[in-house]
Amino acid sequence: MRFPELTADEAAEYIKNDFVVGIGGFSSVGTPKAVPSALARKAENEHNNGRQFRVGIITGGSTGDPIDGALARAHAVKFRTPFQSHKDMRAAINSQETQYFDLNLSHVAQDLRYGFLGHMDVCIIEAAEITDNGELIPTSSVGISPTLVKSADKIIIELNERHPQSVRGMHDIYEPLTPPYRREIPVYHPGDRIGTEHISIDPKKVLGVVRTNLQDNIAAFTEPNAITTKIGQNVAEFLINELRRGLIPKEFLPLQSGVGNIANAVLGSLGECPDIPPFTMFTEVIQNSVIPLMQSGRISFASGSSLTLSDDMLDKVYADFDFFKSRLMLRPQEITNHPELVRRLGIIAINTALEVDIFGNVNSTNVSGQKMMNGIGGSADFARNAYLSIFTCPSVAKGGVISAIVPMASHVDSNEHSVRVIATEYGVADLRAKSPLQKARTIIEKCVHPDYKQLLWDYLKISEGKCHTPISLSKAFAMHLALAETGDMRNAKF
Ligand code: 0RQ
Repeated sequence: MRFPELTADEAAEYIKNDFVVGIGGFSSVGTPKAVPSALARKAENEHNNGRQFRVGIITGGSTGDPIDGALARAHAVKFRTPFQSHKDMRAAINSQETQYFDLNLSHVAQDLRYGFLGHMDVCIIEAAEITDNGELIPTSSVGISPTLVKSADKIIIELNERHPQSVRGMHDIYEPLTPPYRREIPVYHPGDRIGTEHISIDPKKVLGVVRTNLQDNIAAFTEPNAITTKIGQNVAEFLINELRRGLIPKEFLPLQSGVGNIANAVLGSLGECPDIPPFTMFTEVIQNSVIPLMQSGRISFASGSSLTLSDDMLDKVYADFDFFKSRLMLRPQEITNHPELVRRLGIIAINTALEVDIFGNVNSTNVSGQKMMNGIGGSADFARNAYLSIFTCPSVAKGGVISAIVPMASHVDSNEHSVRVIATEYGVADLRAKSPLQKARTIIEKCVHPDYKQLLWDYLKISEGKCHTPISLSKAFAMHLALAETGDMRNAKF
């Protein structure tokens, strides 16, 4: 190999206070792990010696404990963008120790190319292979890595032997041109290949290669519970009915599904349903539930930006890689989430809300409008452009003291113009072709927990018949206030 071999600590030595660091990979997999951990140790050492040490971190999406966890605990992150989902990073953000700005995931790479995110000093990328002429084969994700290696002054590569070199060929790397030269993206089917198998890097930028053998340590997902299973069944029944009514074509349409247990349960229910033909996925994150459905023939192809699988599930995929390689494709997140493709392919998008208001506005990010949870992720990229945009959530949170359905969302990520369907364990509200009042009545009737139904009917009565969107300016946040003041939204009075 022509590149110098470094230890993780030697590589971290290159990174200085105030650097902006790009981290490759996506959704906590295929991310570098050894160098970020060494960087956290370096930061602690610098702090112990009375020196300032903080860096800006730009990633594709969420990362695991060696990045967001270790760096947050080392108080080493000056700013952070975009999606993160680690409790320690969340705490640093909500205490304002770390300045966080949220971005739609389809925007991150182009914001870098446009120069909106400023200068990037170095990026760290995990690779399954690196050739002397600069062909880098990513591992189990792509994210914004193709753009990071172009934007950053220098590149550090973690060569991870846990991934076989046969992953070459699973990726499809394509970067759109910048306006005014941008052309159409020629994907007409989820499996269309439009780019290269590798990421091209400038060998002169490579500082060195760190060899590792580290797993991503994605936790095995918990089994669906009664509520997530019911939500999954409700969504599946709704889609089957749409198919029967001819509102979804008989071939079915590619699915996007968000991360987490509800997404797993929805896929499980769709997979079990014989009325739905084998389907494809054009999604951001390919998670555990996809793999058995692929083995049983229910999912025929999946395009995504990451294989966000537990370590044992990834082992299963690699053990039968001839089968899976022809059915999986990993792309940059700006392609998986691209509005043009989401609209063209007619994606059915299923994402999760923290709270929804009775008019269909969705909050996916800010608890009580104030505390950042994870970030918007790709949810709005898909929701805004989908054939059918569905948001799911359990009807209540925290043992029932919070209703997920409220008079007015305390923060809005996907607004009523993008959101077509809401599903909870109680039922499905179809919001298409409905006025705000009709939407409110449908959501309260179909989706709200019994403990909150009368409360929301009472709220609706305040302005019903008086205006187009029947909100009460003085009472819109009464349930949030009751939660803040008494610990229970049920104490609100209308
Ligand atoms: O907290 O675990 O402490 O009890 O929020 O809620 O119901 O377990 O759902 O894990 O799927 O997360 C929207 C955050 C949902 C996620 C969000 C509490 C609840 C629990 C988690 P506890 P659940 P999930 C494309 C899709 C944005 C990005 C996206 C997300 C915790 O899905 O980040 O869609 N989405 N990406 O108790 C206070 C409320 C609450 C609440 C739930 N109203 N108020 N707390 N909780 N509702 C893929 C990617 O972008 C990668």
